[in-house]
Amino acid sequence: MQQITTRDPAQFAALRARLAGDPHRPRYHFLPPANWMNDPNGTIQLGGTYHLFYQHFPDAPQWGPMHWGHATSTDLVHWDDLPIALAPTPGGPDTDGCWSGCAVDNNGVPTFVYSGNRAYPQPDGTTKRVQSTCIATSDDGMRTWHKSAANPVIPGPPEELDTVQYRDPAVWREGDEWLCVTGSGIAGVGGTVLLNRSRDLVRWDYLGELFTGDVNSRDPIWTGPMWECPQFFALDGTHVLVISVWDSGTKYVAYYTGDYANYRFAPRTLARLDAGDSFYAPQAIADDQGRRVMWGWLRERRDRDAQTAAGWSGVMSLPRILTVAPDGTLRYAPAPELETLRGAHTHIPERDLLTETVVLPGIVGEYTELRAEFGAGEAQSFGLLLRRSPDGAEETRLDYEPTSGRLTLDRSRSGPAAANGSIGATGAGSAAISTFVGDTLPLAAGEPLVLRVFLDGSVIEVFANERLCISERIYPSRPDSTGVAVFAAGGDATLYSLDCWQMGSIW
Ligand code: DQQ
Repeated sequence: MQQITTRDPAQFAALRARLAGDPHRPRYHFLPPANWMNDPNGTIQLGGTYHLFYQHFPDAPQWGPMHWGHATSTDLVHWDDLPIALAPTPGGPDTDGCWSGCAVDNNGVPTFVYSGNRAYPQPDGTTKRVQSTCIATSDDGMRTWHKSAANPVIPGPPEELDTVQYRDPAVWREGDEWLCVTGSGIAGVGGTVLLNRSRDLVRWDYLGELFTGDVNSRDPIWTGPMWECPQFFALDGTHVLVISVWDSGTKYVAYYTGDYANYRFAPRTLARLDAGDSFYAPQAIADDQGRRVMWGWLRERRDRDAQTAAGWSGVMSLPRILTVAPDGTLRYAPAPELETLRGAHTHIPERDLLTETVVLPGIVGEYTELRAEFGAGEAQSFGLLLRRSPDGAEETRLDYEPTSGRLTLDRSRSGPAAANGSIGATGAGSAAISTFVGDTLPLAAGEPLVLRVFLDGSVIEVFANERLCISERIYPSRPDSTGVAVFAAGGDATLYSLDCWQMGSIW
């Protein structure tokens, strides 16, 4: 595809129209008019309007010197594109990229707090990165932004700490002070979030480690050597720390819930936040309904050449509403506003499944929401076959095993094997390809399995009993890979009901 740029807002509509025919391009998940997107940034609701900024490279569908793209929504569903909000300043602390950060309302002055990135090539061919914290303000309703002459306002991590990286400030208000957590890692110890305090967002004091993980522990999961994009907030009577676990070849999101006092966090639970390998670097904001709304980057799982050929890369997850259950684990629900996109509806009533696969006639699963309820019988496994070709050669299998309680998404036959490649979060290297992803979802006696599945071009997002999310990317190659089937293997199960809605476009 001929190189295109997203620097000219006058071209946004034409760029969207030009790419709209691509069957892998989502229609109701947010993504830029063209080119590269990764992390959500600066998510905020001001004056009733949701603002979504995002890591963006405007000159190619590849990671590059990062800018902040910008879109707004008044209904959390439909988005308007705005001009690029932040761009690197040659010679400044963000010369090589305006990396991830947040937006806050500082007594009526919208302010970005973000990571400046400067890269110094070394004689041995490596790159030394200087990562600092910068701020920018807007006085025209968040359209244009002015970087502070005081940048960097935090030049880096404290010298006494042997840190591996340092980035992605997240700021909140506590009394009359601002507090900021920044993602980092302490060499040989583990991922950490470093805490700073300020009264004016310009002068900051270091308050120590809010919390540090253990790189040598896998109990209950490994949290790696470095954390990106931390999020820390109070929710439902507890505190939640969300981390993006970063290591070469590893990128996933985990969360802790626990107690916060005296600038220190003491976790009581730790779990994966999404069992897929695509969801990464999420941000979660409190909106004016008092809800905690989260978006994450759904990174591509195909190789760089395929992304270049497509002319775009990276999708935002649906907005999901977080709550905390009494046991301290998170619950996830797609924002109810998304139901306004529902169009043609099909209902399949209860039926028994006797060691069989039943293709559901008339159900097209391509830009579609599905809600299916199953009851376990004697089956070894049961579930859904999605994006299925009539001969079954292409399909994505969502499979529940009652004995192990494991829900697995199998993307080994979702499309050609060559389309299953993936790319690292910062564009360098490539992450391991996992064709099977999932986690355990124990069901109480008599509790049905409730699957809400959102299919949207190359996106599949699964919400299972609001307790387990699996977000992935799939690249079916056949135009007829749009079928939906239900199955039970090795015994019987019951499909209590299945509802299917064709989803409208958000553009
Ligand atoms: N992406 C940004 C970083 C962040 C990473 C760079 C996470 O600030 O740590 O594009 O995907």
